[in-house]
Amino acid sequence: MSAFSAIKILPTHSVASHHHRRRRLSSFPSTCAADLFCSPLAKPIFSSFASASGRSVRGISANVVSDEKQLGSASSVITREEALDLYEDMFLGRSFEDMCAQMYYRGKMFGFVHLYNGQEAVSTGFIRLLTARDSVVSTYRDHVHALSKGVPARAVMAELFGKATGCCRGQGGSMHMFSREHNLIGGFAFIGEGIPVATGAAFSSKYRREVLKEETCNDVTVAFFGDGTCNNGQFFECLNMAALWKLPIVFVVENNLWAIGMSHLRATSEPEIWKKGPPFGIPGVHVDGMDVLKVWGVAKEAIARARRGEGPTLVECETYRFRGHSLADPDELRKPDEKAHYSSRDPISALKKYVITHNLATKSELQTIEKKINEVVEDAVEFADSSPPPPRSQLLENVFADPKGFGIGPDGKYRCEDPGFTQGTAQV
Ligand SMILES: Cc1ncc(C[n+]2csc(CCOP(=O)(O)OP(=O)(O)O)c2C)c(N)n1
Ligand SMILES: [Mg+2]
Repeated sequence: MSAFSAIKILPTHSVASHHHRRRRLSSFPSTCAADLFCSPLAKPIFSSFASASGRSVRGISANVVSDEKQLGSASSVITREEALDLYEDMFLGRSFEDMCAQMYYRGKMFGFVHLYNGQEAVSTGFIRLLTARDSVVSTYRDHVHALSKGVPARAVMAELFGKATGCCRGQGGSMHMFSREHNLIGGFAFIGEGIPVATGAAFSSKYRREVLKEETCNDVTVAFFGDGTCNNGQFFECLNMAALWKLPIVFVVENNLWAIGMSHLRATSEPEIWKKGPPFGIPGVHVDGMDVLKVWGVAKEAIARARRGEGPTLVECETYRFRGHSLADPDELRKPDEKAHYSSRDPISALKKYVITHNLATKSELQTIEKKINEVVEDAVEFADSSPPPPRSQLLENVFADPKGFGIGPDGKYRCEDPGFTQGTAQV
């Protein structure tokens, strides 16, 4: 076990007692998936980069809970099939996003496009453990969450191209991926907007089970959001409600240290986000978000806990985005040494190394997966490009605003009542 355990767990209500702070949450530590990619570089980064903002992080080493003796060897915690599924899913996320960048710069996509490169271990580590019935709520950085949840690459790419074959029939675009079939509840452009929606989804699952007596309903919701979102009031309101009603939800913070160009350490009075769970009676867990097996280990227990009816968990994944905030961001604010530190911890390369050194698969087997995935992504682009645009008649569908707001035409009637309005031939 490396000296740098990146998993810290703060027991519920432990803020009240220093003694309790040091006690492990019995249900978590042994499931945290071993000393998987621990190297000196696996050290939690706050300490490394605190100086960048001129601030230090209080108590970074406090409440570190790990039990090295109980951590099994990695091969005992993951099978070949599971490891290959994680690899394939992470590789799909990366390959898809790299293709998005190319297509965006070729003018195939419109509006803001936020890529997920570098953060794949978080999406994959959580979502691959979910059932089709479980729900995922994402942010504007949502393509990879959609893919991990099983939305076909074709439907995600076509949505990005604004085509009728997209998962929202071309009406959502990059920031609003949605699929009822896959229980992907969005894609939200406003930060924090998805957290109450996720809390509502978790409430509905509990209501169906306990009030409507649907005994087979034990669905879990996983809500993803960023560090910059945790200073938003909706986050705290939902922690309260989720704890109060013991909702089957996991709050997953993707702490990539930045909110556009604002450093997390500069913006946040208590930067260790995982510590914000216990004051609400929610276990808080911190995990190395560049290590998919660690994320997967923590996710397993947090999801199982929700499914058992024991309530929410707050998980902070320490991660990093390898590109700018969006494809419109030249990414000049973040320091080169910080970027180099994280690119050396690429979660996909780390899993590849792990799989090979633990004889779970050969290099050529992994290359076969990579080739297959690259073909899936190429096919998605061809499909999106050759798909038709949405018909004009779709223009006013799913629009909450009163179409009468479009005004009165020269004939004195509402423009939206002119049959030409949705055919593009009205005089507007
Ligand atoms: C309610 C609201 N306020 C402000 C914004 C503008 N905004 C877009 S992204 C962003 C930063 C969010 O950072 P974080 O939550 O860390 O997510 P990340 O982009 O790092 O994944 C902000 C403030 C917004 N989208 N919504
Ligand atoms: Mg962030």
